[in-house]
Amino acid sequence: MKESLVRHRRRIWKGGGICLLTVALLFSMFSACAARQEPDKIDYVIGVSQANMREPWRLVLTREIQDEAAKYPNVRLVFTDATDDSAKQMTDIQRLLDYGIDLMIVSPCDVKKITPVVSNVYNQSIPVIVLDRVVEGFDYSLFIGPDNKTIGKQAGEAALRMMNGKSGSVLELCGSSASQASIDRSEGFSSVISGEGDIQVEHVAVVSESRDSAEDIVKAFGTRLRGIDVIFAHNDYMALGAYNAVKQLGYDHIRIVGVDGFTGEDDGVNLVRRGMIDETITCPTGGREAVQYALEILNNVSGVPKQVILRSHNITKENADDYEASLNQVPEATKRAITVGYAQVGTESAWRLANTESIKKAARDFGVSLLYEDADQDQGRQIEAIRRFIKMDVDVIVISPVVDSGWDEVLAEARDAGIPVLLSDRRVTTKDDNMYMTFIGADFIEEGRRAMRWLGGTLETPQSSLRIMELEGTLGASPTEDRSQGFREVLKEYPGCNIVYFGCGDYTYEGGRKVIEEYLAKHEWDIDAIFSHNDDMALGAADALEEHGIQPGKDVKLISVDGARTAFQALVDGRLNCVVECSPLLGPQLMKAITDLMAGKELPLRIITDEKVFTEENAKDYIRSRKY
Ligand code: GZL
Repeated sequence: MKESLVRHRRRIWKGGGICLLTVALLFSMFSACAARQEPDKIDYVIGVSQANMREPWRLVLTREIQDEAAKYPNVRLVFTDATDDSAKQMTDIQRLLDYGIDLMIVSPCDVKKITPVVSNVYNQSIPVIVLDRVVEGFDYSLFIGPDNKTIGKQAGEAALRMMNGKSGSVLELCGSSASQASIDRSEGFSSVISGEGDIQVEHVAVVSESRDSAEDIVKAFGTRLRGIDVIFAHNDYMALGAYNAVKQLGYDHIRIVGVDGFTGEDDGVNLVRRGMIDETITCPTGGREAVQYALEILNNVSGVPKQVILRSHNITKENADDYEASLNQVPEATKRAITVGYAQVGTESAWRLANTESIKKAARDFGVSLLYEDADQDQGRQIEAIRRFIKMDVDVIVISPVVDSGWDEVLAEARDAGIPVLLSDRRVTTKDDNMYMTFIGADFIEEGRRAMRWLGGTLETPQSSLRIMELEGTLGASPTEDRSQGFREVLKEYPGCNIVYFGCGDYTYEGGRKVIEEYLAKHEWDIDAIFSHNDDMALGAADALEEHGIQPGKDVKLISVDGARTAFQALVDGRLNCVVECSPLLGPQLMKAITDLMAGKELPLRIITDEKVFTEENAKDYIRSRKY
């Protein structure tokens, strides 16, 4: 194996260091005040595979990575530039591996082409942080990127305001049709626009996504621009091009919305400040966060999430100065103890008990004063607890919402009281995404997909028939809805498989038993597989089946979600066949988010936890290390 550049480099540094040290020692022998000169000791070499170094957005990304890494003398960066060529990016990545890098940061050209390459690196136990465009599957350490659909929605809301929400005409300057970011921005934009009045949107692709191409394309519209009210450009460079065009043609009535919101001379924030465009939506690069998380990964810090979805802001003339000032604000850890009101779901499952313990322990570890209330799975009691926290004027409120809807009023009360709200574990649906600061939890849809992917993998052929029972969690809860959705998404790939019965077990052991008892009261047992939304219902079902002489895990396949120790034991005993992990250990990430928030740092839109799939085959390898 070619000697790794890093080891070689360390040798150079060390060799260099020895020479330096010798010189320093010699020098000090002849001079009482020689300064000892230790060479920079390199602990980590981080390879950065950039899709290109041409686009301004990527230059900002590169600079952010360099500026953040410069804070750590023991870290070295090695950049490669794929010049938008996937084949070159693959060879770039191999070269970085040959250097012997400790971690790779990659911003993909073409996600489909690069996925297997990233997976190969990850499976060589080299941590991989993916930026901007997520690869398929989950063979990477961490994804950091924006939510481009949300960016599109924010641009749609801006456009509506500019047309006073009534009829109008929009020219949308899209990026390349192959760009997922552009597809998502357009989808988000139209999801807001299409629901309002009579607004026509004309899309045009600017393949190069550049200022000059945008200018030429807009100019070519000529007098048709007379009927255009708003131009939505998928980046600020195209927005500037559109401005140049409408300025030259004299169509000053046209309002312009861009995306990216950087602060350079001709970047979005200054274009807005100078009135050249009317609004821009920030699209953070994640470069700074990538280096921060890279060091956490390399230093084996626990609780690194699987995905960090960054927040975007609408920048207008009114808030441009404050926004730019906030970027330079140095977060200052608060001196006083932080008081947090935590509205927990209840005590319905092993997962919940582990979740509560994780949060209480993390609060102690972070020195946070925790006011904790559980609501016995009742939304009304959760809302009462939140109102008590508001009255007590706590610093932060955290909610694990028992169900997905019905929160707008109390969230507005918390906002009016100036108390930030974070969502832990489960999500909510609200009219305004800005009613809470961040969501920390799992990707429940992916958990449902993983359950059906495992079940599908056990079939003789994709056409094999299977009668499936679904044990649902609390109706209206986001994990229930999303796990069902994900399971059914993959189920479509198996035409012989059908969910023939489903019942709500409310995430409890007794609930799982009850569904089985009710089924057996009316049917002979004819189910081939059970998909349970959590372990407690699965174990309740397993016990009920055994009381009727049916062997769970043998006579019927049993798949569950969560991964509590009791479920692992059932895997080892062959009573369960597959467990899709859903980690309850959210405490450290939650407390870190709270202390970051109180120090003035901006929180990501979502922080998604890292999870695996366990089976009878690998349960023995993990059961001893399970923490819940
Ligand atoms: C998932 C969590 C669910 C668990 C259940 O994040 O909300 O609620 O899967 C728990 O065990 O009751």
